Parts: sequence; structure tokens; C-alpha cells
Amino acid sequence: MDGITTGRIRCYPDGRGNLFVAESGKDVPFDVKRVYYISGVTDRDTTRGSHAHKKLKQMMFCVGGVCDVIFDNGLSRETVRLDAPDKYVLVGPGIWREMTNFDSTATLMVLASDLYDECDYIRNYDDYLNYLKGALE
Ligand code: T46
Repeated sequence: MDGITTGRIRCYPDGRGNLFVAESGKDVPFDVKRVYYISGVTDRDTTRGSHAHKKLKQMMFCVGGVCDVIFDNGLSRETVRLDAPDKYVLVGPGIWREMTNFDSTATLMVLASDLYDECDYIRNYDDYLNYLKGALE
């Protein structure tokens, strides 16, 4: 789907464990202004997200455990399973997302291109479709 890209970041394993690196400008195609993470989701049926961002770019990782992120561009849907700490999905602006199927150990970490701004969110799906329609006109 246009607007989302999956990949793997660098990992430096040694006898002490694994070290993962994501650097702005090298691995992350934007300056990281904010980091947040979600953990402690105990019910697999829980859905988070259910919104799109107008401008924000994000890089998402499940640094522990597993979760699914369902992406929707108004025409099609695609599920990305984040099930390894080096696996990421880059998300551009204007993509609806829902996060679900968290296992109890899942920690979903997000690197974001901007500070928190509630005005950047579209939290209603019909508003999202109208926003896309407006963007095409
Ligand atoms: C996203 C997905 C993957 C803040 O005050 N500052 C912040 O930086 C964030 C991210 C959230 N909040 C507050 C706003 C709400 O009162 O935390 C509360 C929960 O946020 P929200 O309902 O937006 O959480 P999710 O899990 O639905 O979505 C979050 C991010 O908001 C969003 O950018 O893409 O994770």
C-alpha cells in the first residue's frame, strides 16, 4: 500500500544480547521529535488507534511481543504483523490505522516526526473518507 513501508533495522548481537539501532537520517527518514510506547494491553480484542494523522510521519516497532497494525487508505486494507524487535513499519500521513491482537508482553514503540498535536488527528472514519475526498479535489 502506498504510504506504508516495512523493513528491518540494524541489530548488533553478541554474547550479551542484541542491540538495535535506528538513527534519524540513516534508518529513520525524518527527524525524531517524539517517542512513545504502548504496553500492558491485556485483552487481545482491544483495538487502539482508529485514527489517521494529517501530517505526522511515524516509524513503529514492537520492541517486545507481538501486535498487528491494520492500515487503511480508504480503498484497501493491509495488516502488518510486528513480531520481531528489528521489524518496523514506516507510516506516512493520511493513513488510517488500528492496532490489535496485542499479546500480553507486547510493547509497541513509535518514533514520530512531530510533537503531540490533537489537531493533527482524524478520529472518525467518515471524516477520514471526507478528508481523502477533499484532498483529491
Ligand atoms: C498512533 C498510535 C500508534 C498525549 O498526551 N501525548 C502523546 O504523545 C500521545 C501519543 C498521546 N497522548 C494522550 C492523548 C490521549 O489522551 O494519550 C491518550 C491516549 O492516546 P490515543 O488514544 O491517541 O492512543 P492510541 O493508542 O489510540 O494512538 C497512539 C497515538 O496517539 C497515535 O499517534 O499513531 O498510538
